[in-house]
Amino acid sequence: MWEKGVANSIIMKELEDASSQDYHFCNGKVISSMCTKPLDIAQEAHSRFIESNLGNAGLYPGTLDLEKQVIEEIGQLLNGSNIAGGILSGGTEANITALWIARNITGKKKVIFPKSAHFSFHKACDILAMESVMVELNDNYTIDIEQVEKEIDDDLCAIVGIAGTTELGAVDDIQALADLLPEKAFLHVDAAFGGFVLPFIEDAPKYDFSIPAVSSMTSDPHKMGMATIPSGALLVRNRDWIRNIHKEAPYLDMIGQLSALSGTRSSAAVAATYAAMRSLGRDGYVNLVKECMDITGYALEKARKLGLEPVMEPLMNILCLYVPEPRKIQKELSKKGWKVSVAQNPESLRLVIMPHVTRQSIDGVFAELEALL
Ligand code: 0PR
Repeated sequence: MWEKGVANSIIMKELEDASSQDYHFCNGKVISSMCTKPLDIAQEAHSRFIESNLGNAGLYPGTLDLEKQVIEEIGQLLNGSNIAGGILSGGTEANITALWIARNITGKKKVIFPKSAHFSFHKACDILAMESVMVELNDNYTIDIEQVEKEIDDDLCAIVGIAGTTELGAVDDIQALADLLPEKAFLHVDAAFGGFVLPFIEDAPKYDFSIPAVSSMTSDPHKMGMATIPSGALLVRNRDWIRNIHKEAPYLDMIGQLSALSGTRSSAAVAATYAAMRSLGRDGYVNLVKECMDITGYALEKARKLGLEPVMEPLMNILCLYVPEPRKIQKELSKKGWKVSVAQNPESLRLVIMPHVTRQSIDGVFAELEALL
């Protein structure tokens, strides 16, 4: 431990040095992240609520009310009514908590999910001692429904569908999963990324609480919701289900805090989520998503001019391109300051076109890319 404290100016200088080594969204060169620069009002809201802790909600009735409103709004956005839930640390915690609830209610341990599922489901099965069954994908990179059907038996706890896969932005056929679902099993939809994109896209496939069998969903305001980190929403169809993971903490100011993996929870992120959603409203998100999709289309056009084909026509603001030796290209682009990622299934160069990625970013990265082909 440092023996003596130092002046704020020294601390700030050290922090500046650290931050200057990081990549920042403002120059538009990070095209690999599913996060973006939060709205200014969200950042302001975040700092205003910095000391409040929703892990002891009895002290913070005002923040708790903000959280209720935010969950109500996200629930409605996902076509649910009277949806319960809370703002957790992100998609990982929301997915783990959803399976925890499903396991405790069903008393069963088998979870079926697609090969495209985020690695948080492997964490969940590991922690919860559940059996993971990974199902292959169809030609359109969505879960193979026939395979799912073959895997269903009496041990089934839950099926997971993904609305916006991490690598490709593909959307599983949630209705088909719902049609197969045995009566007592759970259907969890991971819309960590898609939850703030698909509702604003015309003709998006049906994936949400409008399907009665959908039990729970994950949707992350800290991705396309324009809120600050850490904000991941868990949404649960039936309020009573959450009681199944409840642990008593009678010494706290309010018994009946939200049952989740976290004890301490960031109220700052709740306030920021409220601010982002209130500031943008549906119209704001529609415009934001339209701009991201237009720029995704612009990038696809540029790719085709270079003779590059996409893995699939982008449904969302993620574009994966077949290129020779994607890892090598990624490395070369990185040397020039451009951060793109590499998808594994299938191996391809992956661009995530978040709100900080402009047409100029696309022009810049494709100019470099052209020189490398
Ligand atoms: N579900 C899906 C579909 C996701 O894409 C992700 C994260 C999660 C769940 C887990 O969410 P949390 O990371 O909030 O727990 N997807 C990105 C990923 O793991 C997250 C990310 C964000 C990665 C920014 C990099 C980055 O710079 O790839």
